[in-house]
Amino acid sequence: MFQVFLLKKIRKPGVLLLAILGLSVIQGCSTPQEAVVEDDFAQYVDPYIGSDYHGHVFVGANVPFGAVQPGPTNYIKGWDWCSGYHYSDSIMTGFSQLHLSGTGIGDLGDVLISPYTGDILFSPGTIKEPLAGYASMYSHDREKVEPGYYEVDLLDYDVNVKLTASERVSFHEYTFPENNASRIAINLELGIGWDAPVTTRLEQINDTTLAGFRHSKGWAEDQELYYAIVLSRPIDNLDLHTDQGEIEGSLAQGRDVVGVLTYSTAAEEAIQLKVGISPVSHEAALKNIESEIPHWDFSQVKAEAREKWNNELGKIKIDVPDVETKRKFYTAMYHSFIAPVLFNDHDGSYRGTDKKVYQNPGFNNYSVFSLWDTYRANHPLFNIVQPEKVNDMINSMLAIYEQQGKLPVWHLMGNETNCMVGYSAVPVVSDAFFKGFDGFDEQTAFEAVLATSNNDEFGLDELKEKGYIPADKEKESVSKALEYAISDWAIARFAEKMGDSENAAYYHDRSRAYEKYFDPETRFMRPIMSNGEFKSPFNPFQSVHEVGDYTEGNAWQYTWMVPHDVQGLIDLMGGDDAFEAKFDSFFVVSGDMGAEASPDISGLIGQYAQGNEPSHHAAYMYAFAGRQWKTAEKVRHIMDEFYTDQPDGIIGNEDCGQMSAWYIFSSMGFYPVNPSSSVMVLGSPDLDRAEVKLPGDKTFTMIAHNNSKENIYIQSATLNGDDLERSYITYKEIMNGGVLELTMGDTPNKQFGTAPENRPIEELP
Ligand SMILES: [Ca+2]
Ligand SMILES: [Ca+2]
Repeated sequence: MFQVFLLKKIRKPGVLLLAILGLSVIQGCSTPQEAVVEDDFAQYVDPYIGSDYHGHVFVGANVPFGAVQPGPTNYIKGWDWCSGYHYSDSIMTGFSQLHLSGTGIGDLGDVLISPYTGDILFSPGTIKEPLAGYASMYSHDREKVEPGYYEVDLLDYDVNVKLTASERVSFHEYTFPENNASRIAINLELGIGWDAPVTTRLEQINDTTLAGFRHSKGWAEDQELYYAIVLSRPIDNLDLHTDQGEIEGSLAQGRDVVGVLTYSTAAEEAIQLKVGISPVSHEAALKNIESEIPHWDFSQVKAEAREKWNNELGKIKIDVPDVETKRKFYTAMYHSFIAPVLFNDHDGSYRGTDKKVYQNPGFNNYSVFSLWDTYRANHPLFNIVQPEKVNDMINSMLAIYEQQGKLPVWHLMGNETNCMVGYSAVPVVSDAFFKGFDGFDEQTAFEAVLATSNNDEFGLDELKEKGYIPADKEKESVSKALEYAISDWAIARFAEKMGDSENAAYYHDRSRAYEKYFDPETRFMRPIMSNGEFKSPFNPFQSVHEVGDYTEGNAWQYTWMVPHDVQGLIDLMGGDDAFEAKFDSFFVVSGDMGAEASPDISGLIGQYAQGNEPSHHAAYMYAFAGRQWKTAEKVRHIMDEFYTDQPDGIIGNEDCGQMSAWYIFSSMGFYPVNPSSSVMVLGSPDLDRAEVKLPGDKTFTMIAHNNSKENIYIQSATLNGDDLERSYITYKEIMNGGVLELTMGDTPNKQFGTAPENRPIEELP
């Protein structure tokens, strides 16, 4: 075991391959299922990537899109602990069952379980006195994390912890030293970030079963989590504590219940526990355990979790000579498939946004929809490599619409947080419809996008009345209007397909609202006041977090926020050359964003910010002006500079998979600039070959000939053997299967994709 830890520590790419080979030999000896084989893509995943800096990724053991994310939890010392864990830390309070991955706000961290030895303690300690309770020091040298598995030694107690999971059940194994005071604390008080307990309950059902609930407020205003815990060995003793003090008996209910289990353990004795969760009841949580893990074979669950990950990771097989790029790619795939998460019981039942329990509705209900982020590339990626889950995700969004009157904005465990701006479920639902997914009711979907875009909130009433949102009436008015316009483009096309020409015309008009914001003098998207004049004074660099005119950005960044009508923006700018000149400046200008600028704006190239979503489509816009080769330069630079295989290798919040989805598309050489159109704009692939597994046993293969760090420019392209003159491919061309071949070189072919007919156009499948 210790050798494994040592090998894991080696991080120089040159010796990494040896490390991985060494790792595989050790694992192969103990558990044959884990021998490194050709199809073991999980070997390239390093869940530490993005756990340092502002990546905020989850570190722990889960299965793809699983409801539980058991993992280590630190004291929450600020923004960088939104997932509960940061690479820089060295003290953990225990192992909670739910974690967010990559968000900019912290919540969850429910049911914190902590093994320790010694006196009975009901608290891990505090930030000021971090080791005053049962919290423990740990070290990355004696910690191991891989898809579906987490292991650590708690240095203060000589306790080894192993975690794995099924969809709705966390599986913990604690190996204690010989001790007559081995403890397991179950803490229902503590959570992450904005979380705070409201009412919690812990009851001993029998000598191996505990159950209860944790109701909390926070980012999710009213979160109801039910749980059951089954232990491999009868409890010797249970001590209960609440804010009222110590509680006699086997049941405690209060704001912050803590239970401490006591065991007398022999040397190296392992005590296992399975934690089932449910949004419905603790009885359902117990049933989830019985359905998903009806045995105590930890290594079997661990092997199954790895297999589940390999099945998802293997949907794209890649070829590239360096291991670093393989690690970047498969870790990006891993991060893109954490959320949304299942939010139902094994039998399909779930609790809706209206708090009612819905018996199995015939689809898998999901939660954790970070849509302002994920509509851009993560959902378009799902439409290619997660087609069997798309209908369930759309049905989950439509159920939310029926329960709360609008599609989700940022949905968290049955709660609408209304986080960020826009109604970005609209392009996701519309796109699924355009792309032929038919496992949901299209009339309901159409009704949902119309209703969502008609709610008189967040500036929409003003938009409907004036055609723009006055900056003196609504904060973040420019971002809101631009995001609405993107979504309204999708509604216009949806209406066309539904034969509703009146709505098609109305939403087409609304999709052009961006034109009003364009100030021809400064040539920026600029806030407009109620009197119709542009807001003054105006500083295109200034960003004011949360209350300014631009959401986590400034005028330089938002001026390009027209992915649905790039040609329209080019026309406003005065044509290709004028657009190019201004766009070139975007990547070189520097200026003071001010003291109140959002910390989300990171990964800067000039004012382009790869660390945050508003820039994500932008580098591909050169292709619309016939300068595809400049897109190639920018995307290769971004992939090299802002994505690495180190813990700080993600340049901003991962945001539930969006940062990684950008890399997955870009590394294959194309990107969905307008997420609800069919067009995938060509960039410059980081990979030499990518084989995308598609429904119907089809494969889409991208081959980059003569590709290298210098040969970043597309010289020529073919699709299925025919010359491809255009700088884009379509969703349909991908899903039909086939071969895209790009021949690369070290000098730009300035003719590639330059003729007007070869540039990206807006096109539906
Ligand atoms: Ca909570
Ligand atoms: Ca972000």
